Amino acid sequence: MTTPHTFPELKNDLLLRAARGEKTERAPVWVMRQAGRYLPEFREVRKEHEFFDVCRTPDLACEVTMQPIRRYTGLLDASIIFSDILVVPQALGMEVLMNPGPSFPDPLETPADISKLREVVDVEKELGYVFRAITQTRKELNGEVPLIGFTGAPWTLFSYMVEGGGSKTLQKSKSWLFKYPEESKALIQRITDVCVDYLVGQVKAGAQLLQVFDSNAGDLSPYDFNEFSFPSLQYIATHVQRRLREENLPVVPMTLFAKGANFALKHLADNTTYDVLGLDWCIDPLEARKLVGSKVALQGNMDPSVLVGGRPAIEAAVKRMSEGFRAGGGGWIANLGHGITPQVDPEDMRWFLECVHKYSAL
Ligand code: 1CP
Repeated sequence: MTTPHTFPELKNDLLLRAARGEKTERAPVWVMRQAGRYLPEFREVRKEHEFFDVCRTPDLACEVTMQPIRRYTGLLDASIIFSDILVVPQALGMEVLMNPGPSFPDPLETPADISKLREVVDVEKELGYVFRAITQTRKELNGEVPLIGFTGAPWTLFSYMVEGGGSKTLQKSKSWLFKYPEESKALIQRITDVCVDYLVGQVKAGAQLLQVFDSNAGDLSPYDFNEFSFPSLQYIATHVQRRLREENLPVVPMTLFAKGANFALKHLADNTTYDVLGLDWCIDPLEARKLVGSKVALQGNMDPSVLVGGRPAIEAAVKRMSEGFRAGGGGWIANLGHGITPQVDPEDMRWFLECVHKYSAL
């Protein structure tokens, strides 16, 4: 396997073994948004630097990626590179601000606006800063835990590009799907092509597992999910894996987190080549395992709000979650069912990690 870099040897491979479907001695654990606003040391960095400046400066992206790893030494089993899913729309030529949520000054209003996007995206040129941050962070990690790379899924990115930011109803992006289905599909395919290059570039730079975040999957009906999101998700996995093989790069495990799309779990397990499916908290772990069979590992899925519910509730929820995933068998990566929120006390996060170590042990 050839990567242009050499890195310190990995000392903790629990995440990678569980992702490959192995039943591990205890569940590896990490938390979506583990580098974020609940950490005072993160807020300190953000006082001095704009959000996207942190993403674009490898020293800063590396620093904030390392913050939870340092604070929770020996408790976290993975790091995730600090960035945002919205760097892909930026690479396509759109302006994105963060104040404090994401906003696009010039969203795509009609298909005519597609012409404002970059025709050909050179990911090395537009997103090389992410690749450099990954390489630097792999060195800084010194093999303690693996480094996860990620992208937003095409449907989720499409919805931000059309809505111009977060949205509760996704009215504008859905009106695109229903009024202009062919143009929508063509745009989703353009985003998909960038995602493939971007993920391959992250592996070349040193990412050891890749996660695709389809955070808005659950806003689509099962029919529309199959029509507008599923094909791009399937395409990303097969094409990234093919390119990694062709380019003699490590064929790293891939995780899909299609939030709210539990209706699609069986279809995703049967018809895509993701190694891991991420679960939100709206499905019982054993139920999920019954749906997907033994082909994939599962990741999740405690309700993030339990982290603001006090330690007895956290302990009870982790115990219940562990019993459910263990009863189902197969690979399991412990996580929340969505990102950690800014209100969480970092010591309660520590308690969550300690409880996973205790209750997931075989
Ligand atoms: O000011 C700040 O610091 C803003 C908070 C913040 C952070 C810490 C945002 C704004 N993004 C991030 C980092 C981030 N975003 C990571 C870093 C790695 C880690 O997990 O530690 C990751 C993986 C993301 C991914 C992301 N960004 C998603 C997918 C996951 C999810 O939560 O569903 C989405 C939808 C976004 C968009 C986004 N960026 C930021 C916010 C607040 C949002 C979502 C809310 C909205 O739409 O308004």
